Amino acid sequence: MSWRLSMQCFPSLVLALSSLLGALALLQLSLYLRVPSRYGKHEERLCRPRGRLPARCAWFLQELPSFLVPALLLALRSPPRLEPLGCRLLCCLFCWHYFYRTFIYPFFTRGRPFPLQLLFFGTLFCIYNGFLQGYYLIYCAEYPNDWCTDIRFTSGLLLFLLGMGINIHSDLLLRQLRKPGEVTYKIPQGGLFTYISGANYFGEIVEWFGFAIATWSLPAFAFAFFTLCCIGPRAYHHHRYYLKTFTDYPKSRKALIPFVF
Ligand code: NDX
Repeated sequence: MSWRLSMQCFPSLVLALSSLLGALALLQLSLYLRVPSRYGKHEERLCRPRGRLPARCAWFLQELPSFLVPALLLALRSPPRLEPLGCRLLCCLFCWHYFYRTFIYPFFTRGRPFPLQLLFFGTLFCIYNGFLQGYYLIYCAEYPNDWCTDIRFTSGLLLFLLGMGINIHSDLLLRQLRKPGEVTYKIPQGGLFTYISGANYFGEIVEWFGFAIATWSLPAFAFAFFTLCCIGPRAYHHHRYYLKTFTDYPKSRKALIPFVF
């Protein structure tokens, strides 16, 4: 019995799922522009916490499908996709980020427990997006054999790596603000936090726009747009929280874009 998947590319399915992702991005923006999404530092201010799961467990479960779904699609495709190199490389980049987010980030986090309700929606989102990005790259994307030397691939890859570096470094700086077991908030210092309150979010946004340029695909641009609409407003709410909470918060620090916003 073969465990390999024989699926075909349905361009209309890719178009429909990418459009829905774009619509979810706008919904996300309209819901969370005024009121921040209710986890982390914005949870207790806004509501009485109900069911919650330890942060480690919650982030692992929530992010796992973003790694597993495209990795399985890539591994089980029948016949295996060996050409062009660009497709496999791009799919591996996506999985690489989510390997970090699923298997490394959760095990070091010192975050507060995560609300079950958001965990449920977050997991659904990760299944959806993992399927869309993986399905497109493995079954639909067509790249010339020299895509790896195309300016879109190389510049996108550089942005992706730069963004991922900023994101991981900023995650680390935030983690180091707390001793194990602590749940208080402090003023983030160092790295891009010198210029912006949402350094981790800035890195993640740069990363996914880099990925979108490298893949030059509708699903990846839709996801980069979703990321911007999801964590852009959150960076703004974090910034306002810091200004309200810490009287000595650096006044020159911006919310998301160094020196601009
Ligand atoms: N998970 C992405 N929408 C999301 C979870 C929520 O990866 O239904 C989007 C993701 C989901 C969301 C996900 C999708 C949309 C959902 C939403 C819930 C509702 C929404 C499903 C999937 C929805 C509709 C209706 C449209 C469908 O105690 P603590 O936890 O605050 O501690 C924090 C600590 N920290 C500090 N410690 C000391 N002093 C300070 N001053 C501190 N400030 C923070 O650092 C945490 O332990 C840690 C990081 O905190 P924070 O708040 O800065 O980052 P966080 O938001 O937790 O994100 C963590 C990382 C970060 O690198 C970020 O870039 C990445 O994950 N991320 C996060 C969210 C989404 C995303 C990436 C993306 O879209 N690409």
